[in-house]
Amino acid sequence: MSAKPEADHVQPVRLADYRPTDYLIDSVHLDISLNPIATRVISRLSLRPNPAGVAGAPLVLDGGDLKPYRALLDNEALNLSEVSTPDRLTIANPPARPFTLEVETLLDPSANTRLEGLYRSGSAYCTQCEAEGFRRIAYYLDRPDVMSVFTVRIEADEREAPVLLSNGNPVESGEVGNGRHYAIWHDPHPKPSYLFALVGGDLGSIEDEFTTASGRNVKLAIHVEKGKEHRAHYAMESLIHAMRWDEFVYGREYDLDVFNIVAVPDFNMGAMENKGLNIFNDKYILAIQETATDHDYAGIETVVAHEYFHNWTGNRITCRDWFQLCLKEGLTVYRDQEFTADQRSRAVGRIASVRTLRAAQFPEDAGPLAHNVRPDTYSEINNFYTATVYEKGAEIIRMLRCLIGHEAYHNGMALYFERYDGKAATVEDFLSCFAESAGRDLGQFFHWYQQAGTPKLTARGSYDAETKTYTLDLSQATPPTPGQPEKKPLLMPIRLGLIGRDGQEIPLVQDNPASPREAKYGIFELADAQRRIVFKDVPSKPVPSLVRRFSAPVILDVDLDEDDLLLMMAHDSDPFNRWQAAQTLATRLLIRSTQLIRAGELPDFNPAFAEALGAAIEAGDADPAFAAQMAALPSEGDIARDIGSDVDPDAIFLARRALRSDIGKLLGERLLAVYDRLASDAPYSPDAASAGRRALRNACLDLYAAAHSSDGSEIAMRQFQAGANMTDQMAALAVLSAYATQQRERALDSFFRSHADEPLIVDKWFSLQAMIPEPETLARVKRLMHNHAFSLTNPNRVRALIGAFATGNPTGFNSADGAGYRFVAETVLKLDEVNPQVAARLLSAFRSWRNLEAGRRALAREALELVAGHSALSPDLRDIVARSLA
Ligand code: B3K
Ligand code: ZN
Repeated sequence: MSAKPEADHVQPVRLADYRPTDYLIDSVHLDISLNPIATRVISRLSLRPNPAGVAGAPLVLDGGDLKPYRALLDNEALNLSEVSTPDRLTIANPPARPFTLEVETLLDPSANTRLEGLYRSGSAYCTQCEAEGFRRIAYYLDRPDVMSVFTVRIEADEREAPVLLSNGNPVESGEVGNGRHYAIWHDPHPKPSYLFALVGGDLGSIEDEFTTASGRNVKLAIHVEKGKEHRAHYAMESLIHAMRWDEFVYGREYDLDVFNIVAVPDFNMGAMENKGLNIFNDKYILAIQETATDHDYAGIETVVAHEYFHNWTGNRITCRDWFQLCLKEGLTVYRDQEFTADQRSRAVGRIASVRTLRAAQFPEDAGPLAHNVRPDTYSEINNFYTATVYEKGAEIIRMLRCLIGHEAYHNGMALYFERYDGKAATVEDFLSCFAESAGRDLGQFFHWYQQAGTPKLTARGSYDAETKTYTLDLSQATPPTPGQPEKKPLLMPIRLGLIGRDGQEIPLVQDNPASPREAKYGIFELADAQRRIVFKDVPSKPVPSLVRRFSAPVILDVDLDEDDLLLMMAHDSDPFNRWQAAQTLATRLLIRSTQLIRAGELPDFNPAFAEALGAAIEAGDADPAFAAQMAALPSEGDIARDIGSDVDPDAIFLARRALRSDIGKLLGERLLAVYDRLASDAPYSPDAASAGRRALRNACLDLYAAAHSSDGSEIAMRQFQAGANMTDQMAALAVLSAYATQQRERALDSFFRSHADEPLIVDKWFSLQAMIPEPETLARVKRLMHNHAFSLTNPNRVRALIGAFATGNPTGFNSADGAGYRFVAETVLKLDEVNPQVAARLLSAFRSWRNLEAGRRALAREALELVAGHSALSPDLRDIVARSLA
């Protein structure tokens, strides 16, 4: 159990206080003898004074709840009670020359429910060390700028753990008698401790091979629970595609003889990029058509690639300190987004990334948890693995590339790899490579890393028919965020075009273009608070299409009327902005209806918008995945975010339901015609084209059912019973779950009975029910917590049931009586004793509480205060609740 009373006294860490360590660790030998409750760890560190550190300084190693048994300095025994506590080992006067430190500790992996350090998942042993988990295995300088060469000997019971893995290459293995065996691994690449990993277990595996561009042979293996090997093939294909892509696009080759992936059922996040031994949440490895949806397949492709790409962006070049987390995460997300765009549809990929950014990062940036992409301070680093660091971090790289162009971007990356390979770098180091490759100062661009909050970009256009000029006035402002009242203007690329009334693109002609990229690519730079751009030879009043491809992560305010937006929906040459125009129109309509409903009036409708949507859906054969995106209205969360204050989630829900029903009514049989036309007898394939077709078909059914519940439910029931694949089954079940009928309960029961032994499918069943927008749902969720398939110790189960309720059921979580808030707060407190990281993450569901209408705001505050008032919170949870209430 992990809750720590001293949590209140955790001192924040500050970037400004960074200094190099006083000692370096050249090599580490770990000897780990696995046992379920008494694993023995002997660590032998070769240390020496750091020339960049303070001479004669004490050596202070980090520990985390460790039980040391023996410590030797250059083979001389140390008095443990003098030098060690569970959280620290201090040598007051270490030698001023190289020396060795050997420490023996005993761990209980079975009791480790926080899933940090060495723990058990099922019968296997595995580790998670990022960010500060290694100190729960051995005393160490547990910070990323200490890079060392690791050699690891693992010993275990041969029957319990026939498979023994660690980082690097296998060196030797054999018997030791008594039914035990061992394996030795050596990783030639110096690495920080957070990339250490170990796995032992009775696992099944699939194998393959990869020959790198320079002819090195690499043995690939994916290890999974026995009996699930056949579900790992898609992940293997994805890995091979990712390896090829990184060679082709970035010139990066893999650098060891083996690459191992292990999938475990208990994991705090998606996956972990440990050198040569990536460990995954099994949700991001296991897939066959009977168990996984198209969405799951896409997730596997992305996450497998993401972790692989870390080998260069994160592992070979790591972070100097945890403030630089975006250096590896933002960059690697950008790389995985581009990989996905190349494997699938670029426009759909971009829309999906922007949806995620807006749903996860914009609310963070607008609330009490807002922070810089590179924070200045933190109390608990695990709480900074956020959408801001990851997704906004990726947007910054995308903007950088847009500003300096493809060539300078890739030259800058090549410089970065050349200069910082094998080092621990900073964001400044990274940007200096691009300043050099592009030959320009990027000082102002750096503000993106140092300033929280989403900038608002305002655009106003005016047309002069006489001179045939069009004047565009742009201005930017970033609202204050906690601790940052004043904001500087940011340097942002704005990709734009002008559309004529006939739907044709108007050439961009200016007297004095600021750069050749403006006319050539339509990429304009906004660096100041304001900028005026005057276009000549514009034949008639144009419609400005701004921030194409979402070239900068801003909130755009532009004075387009309904006709302009309909024109963009139909004709914009940028598919992203065709989609954006539909979203903007729908959002306006939904906000208006929300206001009307709150005033006791009927919601509004716009048949022209519904017709335009119908046209996009019917034209969907060319790119069904794109059409499916068009058909998906802004979520309740999107609308709440755009309303911004005095939010009433019930009114938003009603407005959205009414709009969906009106669209379904107006388009009626036309939706069914598309649904029928897209039916297919072909065997299931998870490829992007087939997935897109299923997505559009299911979107049609969903909209149709919104207006024709009994007819729609019948079609959904037939689709559910046909059970062709998990994608179509889940889509059908989602339609059925919207209506409180016997039929729904029967379908849910039969789904559970068919899949009760498949935790990843049961998770879908939990989530679907947790998201039913009915007052009874909270009771249902509480009941489901007693289902034998549920467990607070498995993060996937917690996220599937409690997480889905807190973040995927706005009317349930925000019920006007506060019961949803209380339930989540109480569950978080229970969870904190088991797994603080997952508990802290769950509490961030409250991040937008200040935007709620007064009644709910007071109730949400009460729930947060209930958490804050608890006596023994983990540092993780303490940090989130304190910042949420501040
Ligand atoms: N680097 C890990 C995340 C570690 C989270 C630690 N709390 C996975 C990833 O981003 O690839
Ligand atoms: Zn990552």
